[in-house]
Amino acid sequence: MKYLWISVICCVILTEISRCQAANLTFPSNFSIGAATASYQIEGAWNTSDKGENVWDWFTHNYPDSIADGSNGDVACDSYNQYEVDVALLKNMGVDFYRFSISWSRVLPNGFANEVSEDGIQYYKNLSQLLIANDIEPVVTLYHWDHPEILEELGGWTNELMVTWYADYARIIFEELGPYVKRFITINEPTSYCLNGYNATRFAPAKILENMGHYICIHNTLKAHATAYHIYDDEFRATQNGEVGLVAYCRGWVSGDNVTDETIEQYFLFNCGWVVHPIFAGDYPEIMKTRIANISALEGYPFSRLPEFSDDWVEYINGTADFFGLNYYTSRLPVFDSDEDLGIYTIDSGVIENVNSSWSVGASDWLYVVPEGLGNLLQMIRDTYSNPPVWIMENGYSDEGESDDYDRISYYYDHLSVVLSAINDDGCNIEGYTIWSLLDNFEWADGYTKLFGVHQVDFDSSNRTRSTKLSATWWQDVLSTRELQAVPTANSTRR
Ligand code: PNW
Repeated sequence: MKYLWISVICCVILTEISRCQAANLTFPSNFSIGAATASYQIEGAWNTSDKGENVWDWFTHNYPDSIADGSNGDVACDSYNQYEVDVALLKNMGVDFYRFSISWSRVLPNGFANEVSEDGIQYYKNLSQLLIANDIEPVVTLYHWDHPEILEELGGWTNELMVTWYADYARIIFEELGPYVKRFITINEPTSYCLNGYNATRFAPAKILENMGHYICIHNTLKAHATAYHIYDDEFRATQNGEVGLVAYCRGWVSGDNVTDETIEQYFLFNCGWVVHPIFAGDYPEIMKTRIANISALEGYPFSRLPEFSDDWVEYINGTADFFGLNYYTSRLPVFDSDEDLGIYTIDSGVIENVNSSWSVGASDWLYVVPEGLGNLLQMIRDTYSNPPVWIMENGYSDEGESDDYDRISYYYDHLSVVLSAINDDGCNIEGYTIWSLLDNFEWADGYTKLFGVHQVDFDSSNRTRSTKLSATWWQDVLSTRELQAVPTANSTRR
């Protein structure tokens, strides 16, 4: 009898636990899930019709050695011609939205608003309309790193006039696509192109500028973003009623040796706060202003390498986001740079990124798989910026293109579990999640050697034939049930 009772109690407990887990595997009814791409990475058609040259055309054509396989985006996935196939793939997966970006030089061939390409704008209208006809919401990024080359020759993001050129471009996009598009992203990952393109030669425009090009680039980017946001507010919001935000690239962290609350905060503020603090809290983080001013003085500069916003700009930029756009891929162990104990200041942030040798890593050398770090980051965003609505606008895993992509599915499973627990257990206000990427595509400096797609693309076939990977089939199940599905094993695989 005693054993009977014990087993009854155990059963009740176990049922409760599994019910509890089951609840945590279900996405909230209003949660949106989509897939993303970017213009230069998929469109091809680099000189079709009147499209102008952009910085990535220029970079890959002139410096092919800078790209791992010497390749470029001239044809890429040929999505300029194959967009109907892409929409069919999205429909088949069952996504709620598709995040794509606009090629600035396809719409404004010479960079400025004095000439708009009819073919260019029509392409994006066709794509948006086809998505809507298929019940898929278009989510549009105005700038995913491919600005017109002529603007770069005029200084690009180091020239403050870029703010006006970008704003003119944004107005045209809001006007032309706003009737179809209700969620706009002004700019994708400012830190990626500012650090890799204006303080390193990994990305276009490949300029190293006195250890301050990246700060000037972010400074003008934030002004451009805010100006576009205000244009939407003043001229379009009343009639179009959409949302506008920026997408930041933020790394997460986990605890480990010498990782303290202080190193975490400093890491977060330099890595993520640099871009989001001015928008969600007003101005750059104090710690950035003081550290960079001090180090600049030690280096003998009569000014800080971090430019200052006037009070008017601080106010103008503050509050310019209807949602917090976040791209998350990986985490690190942030520790203080011990050189500073010797009085040597080589890193503005003062924080070094360590890794744990037990972490698995994707094909991209930076992509350590640390789902727990996403949970920590989401809580920090909740606490630092008054729990804003968060849209995860990219999350994904690279391999070498295998179609039975079990590791990619595990990556998605583990990160979605963290997202669900952030929503259910931590009260984080997360409204959307985006798969990077719909397709294998041109992975910037890695060319076609590191692939993130849930669909394979045959880059040797003239029409760039797409095929389904196991991960796309898994997503189809997740999306139709709105529940996280177990990771398949080689034996259980269905296609
Ligand atoms: C993002 N890092 O960039 C971009 O938005 C995509 O265009 C890109 O294809 C995707 O992530 C995968 O790389 C990143 O060095 C740039 O940690 C740099 C890093 C991560 C993501």
